[in-house]
Amino acid sequence: MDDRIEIRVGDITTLKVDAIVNAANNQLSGGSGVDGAIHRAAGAEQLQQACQLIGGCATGQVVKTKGFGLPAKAILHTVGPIWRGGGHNEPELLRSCYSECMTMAVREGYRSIAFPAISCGAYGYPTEQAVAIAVEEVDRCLQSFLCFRQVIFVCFDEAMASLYRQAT
Ligand code: AR6
Repeated sequence: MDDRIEIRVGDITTLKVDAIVNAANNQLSGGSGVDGAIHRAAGAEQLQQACQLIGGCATGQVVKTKGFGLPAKAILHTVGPIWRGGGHNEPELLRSCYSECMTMAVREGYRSIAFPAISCGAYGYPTEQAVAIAVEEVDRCLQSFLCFRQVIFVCFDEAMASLYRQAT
């Protein structure tokens, strides 16, 4: 596993990295979970306004806003798939969230990024499978992004962190 990958337990909104990733919805309307935490910490009104201007985001894609009140420079809002049994392209869509975020980060000249466990909360993706995809895809991207410095997988609890450790 690439030694630029790090696993941490904590709140993603506190990290001073170039970009943090938000597990958003198609409307970019804010919500619960990590999305709610990011909106609150960034400044709900400003972030809401920026998201409204963008209009929305397709599942598996990514859009960017400033970080506003966050220590991070930018927020990459991606929309993970809702788990519907696994036969609705969920793995490909989840994989695409990670590769699109990494690609956008590199395009923007960012060198550090923090990911939450996309789709692993409200969207119900089986965590072990989601973690395997996350680690595999980021590791694959890092092989071509040699200038990239740091990828942090931020877990809300120790149980999730141990899944990541097993996968790396
Ligand atoms: N820092 C890091 N991880 C967190 C934080 C935090 N502050 N808060 C929660 N998590 P979820 P999803 C973890 O539900 O499944 C929203 O309403 C959490 O424990 O945030 O992609 C959106 O608007 C879990 O492991 O995202 C969408 O409608 C992981 O983040 C929908 O939920 C993701 O859980 C997206 O659902």
